[in-house]
Amino acid sequence: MTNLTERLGAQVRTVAGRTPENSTDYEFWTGLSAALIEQIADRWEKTTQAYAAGRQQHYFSAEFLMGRAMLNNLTNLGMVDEAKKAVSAFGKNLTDVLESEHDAALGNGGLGRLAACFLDSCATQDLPVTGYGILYRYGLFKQSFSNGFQCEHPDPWMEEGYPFVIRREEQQRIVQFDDLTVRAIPYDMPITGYGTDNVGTLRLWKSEPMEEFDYDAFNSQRFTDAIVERERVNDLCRVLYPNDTTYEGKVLRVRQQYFFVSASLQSMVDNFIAHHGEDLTEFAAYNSIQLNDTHPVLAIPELMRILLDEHDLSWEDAWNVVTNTFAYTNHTVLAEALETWEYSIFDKIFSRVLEIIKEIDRRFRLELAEEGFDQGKIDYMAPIQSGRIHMAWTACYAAYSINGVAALHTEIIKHDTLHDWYEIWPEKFNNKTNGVTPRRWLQQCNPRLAKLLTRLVGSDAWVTDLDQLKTIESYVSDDSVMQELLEIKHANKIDFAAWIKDREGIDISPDAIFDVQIKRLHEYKRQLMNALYLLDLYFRIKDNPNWDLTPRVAIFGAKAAPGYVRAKAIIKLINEIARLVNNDDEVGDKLKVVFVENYNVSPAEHIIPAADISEQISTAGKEASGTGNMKFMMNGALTLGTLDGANVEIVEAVGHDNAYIFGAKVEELPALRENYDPRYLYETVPGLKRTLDALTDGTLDDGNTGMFHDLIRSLLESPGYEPADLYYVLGDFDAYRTARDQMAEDYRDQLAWARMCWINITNSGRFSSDRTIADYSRDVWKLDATPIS
Ligand code: OX2
Repeated sequence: MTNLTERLGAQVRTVAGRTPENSTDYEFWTGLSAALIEQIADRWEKTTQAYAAGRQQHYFSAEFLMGRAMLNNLTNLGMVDEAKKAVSAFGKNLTDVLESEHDAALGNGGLGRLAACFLDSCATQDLPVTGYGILYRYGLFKQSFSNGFQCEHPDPWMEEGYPFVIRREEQQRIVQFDDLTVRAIPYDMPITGYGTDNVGTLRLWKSEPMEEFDYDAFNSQRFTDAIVERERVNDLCRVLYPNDTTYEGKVLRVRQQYFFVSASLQSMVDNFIAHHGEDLTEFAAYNSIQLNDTHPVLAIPELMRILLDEHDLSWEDAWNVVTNTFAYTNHTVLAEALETWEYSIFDKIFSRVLEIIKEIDRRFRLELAEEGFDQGKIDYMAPIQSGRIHMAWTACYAAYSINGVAALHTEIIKHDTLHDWYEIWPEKFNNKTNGVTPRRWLQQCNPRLAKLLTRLVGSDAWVTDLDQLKTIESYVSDDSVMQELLEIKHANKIDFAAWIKDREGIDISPDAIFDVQIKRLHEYKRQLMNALYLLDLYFRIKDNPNWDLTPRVAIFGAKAAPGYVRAKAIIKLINEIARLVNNDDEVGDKLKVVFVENYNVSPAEHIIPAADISEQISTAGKEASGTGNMKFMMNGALTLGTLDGANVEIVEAVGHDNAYIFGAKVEELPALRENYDPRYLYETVPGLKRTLDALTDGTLDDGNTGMFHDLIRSLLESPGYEPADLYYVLGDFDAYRTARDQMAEDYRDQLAWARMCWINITNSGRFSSDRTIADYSRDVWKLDATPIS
């Protein structure tokens, strides 16, 4: 192949239709992407063919939060320096070109980003794994603030062209609804791995009308009908539902789910027949499917339908295939996230699938009755109950594996949420603690730290084997290395301060503590508790203007679901606090509050390497795992957190001396709740009353919406159907304040602080998604690596 500079020049000319010298950064990005595809095309095909012939794993997910692709691909292919040279040969700068890429935001938060990290690890480990999802035309909405209120805007992320997905016209399938027939066109995204020739695939389906023009309709003057029909089909994949951990019973959403699982299963079955013949009873020997939460659970009855109706298997044979194919991951215990669909919706849009679910339900009831279970229990556990179809229950019955995403979470599903299933089928249950890819979340986003780690380890082996970092833990007592670590963090903070200045127009000092909470906005994540702390801190500074406190910058990033009124109120509140604090000269640099607009994957890559404190403060038992907590740890930020989700395992890895843990534990909460009186805390915990009063006494302004009153009410009053302060914000407030104050004190001893950071970095090995994927692959998927060279 000719050198990259020449190829890039040619690609840019093709894309831009003018000389590279006069082309934009974005045209360079497009040209470079095309050059990359050219580079990997042959290996990609070879990998696809190799995987197609053996045992494969298929990851079904309604969300893949991929973020940007270019830097990741360049790094994986070892082409960063070459790309820098090629780009600068035309007077451009690679950083600008990379920054012009749109994020592929085809996910809401942790669940979608986990899927993206998993694909990266599978590719890196040469594992025959393919991701399947939906090519949403609009990713997660873009967020802006108007007078502190969240506004949502569409994100047409690929409208200007996106070379990293390839349309595979010839592999289209037909998906049939009772009231609509659509074509499903696969768009394949190559997934490069680090230091391997293998290239995996993410297959995203797009819906298109059966025929470009329905001539009959046009000619018979039903022009508008024809257009409406076309738009109905295009609507299917138009938008990602913006709810994280809540379920919305919209017909379009269930159509999306059925659409992508049906198309994916069809292509899997066709591939099986092409390689292994017509005997589909062997299907599970070659295929297994991981269901990423309940969103793809319709794949269970759909595979039954395909096997029964299209391949004439008996019910028993088909059920045998199905129960050996599916594995189910649960990602949350929040009741509002458990999907149940109204029977009548299924009846209207896929009545045959409903028929199959009814038969699954009938056999389930029979099976349990024969084993002597009482009717109450059977009714509770059955796939269909009171006119609704229960997706999690269906998954638990049909899947051969059920896993939670952190040790504590798996215990909770075994003994609480899915307790009845665990009693009957304990062997199905297993834990797979989440992980994050150290390529994107350390090597690429924090090159300074990566360089230090490579030097001390003696090679970059840690990039694919993060446990290697453990071997350099002992540098903790080498003051010069600790000094270097501090300098790296400081340099990252200077970069971040410049980025924030450019983006939000706020000046922050790199000498302040950067205290960060970035994640979706949800009451259980308790951004409100963080906000109340800041307000209280503000009043304490006003009480004592000469207070010699360590300067702080509180950084937030969070999107609220557009319909989640209370979450939006919390955003407005934080923005109000920022307005109050940042404009008070008496406060000055002592405290700044920054809310990063439109938080997404790429902002996270700027924020995390600069963070000192990682806020992981959910109500115990509510955050299934968290993955941000792991990214911060890897980059040398200390956790300020509750014993929830994977925080528990982080503390286990680093020891209690190297993390700041506070608050009620899961097992303590029920007893604490019994006599819980938030109003008493409001009256008696020092500082709490004036802090809460500030929401409604004119100190802060909610624009006459009443939303701040509602926040106070949610903390102090019970609406009847749930207790007051459901998320125990006031209960944990004092312990939180003590821990956070202590951190700020401890930060003064920089060397001691650096040592704690180092212990976190060097013990982050088990939070690599490479470890998680090795666990899935060995215990659940039974896969062998399939290197192509
Ligand atoms: C999230 C969980 O809330 C989070 O704790 C976890 O780390 C992540 O999934 C990946 O496992 N939607 N998002 C989640 O669960 C659901 C449902």
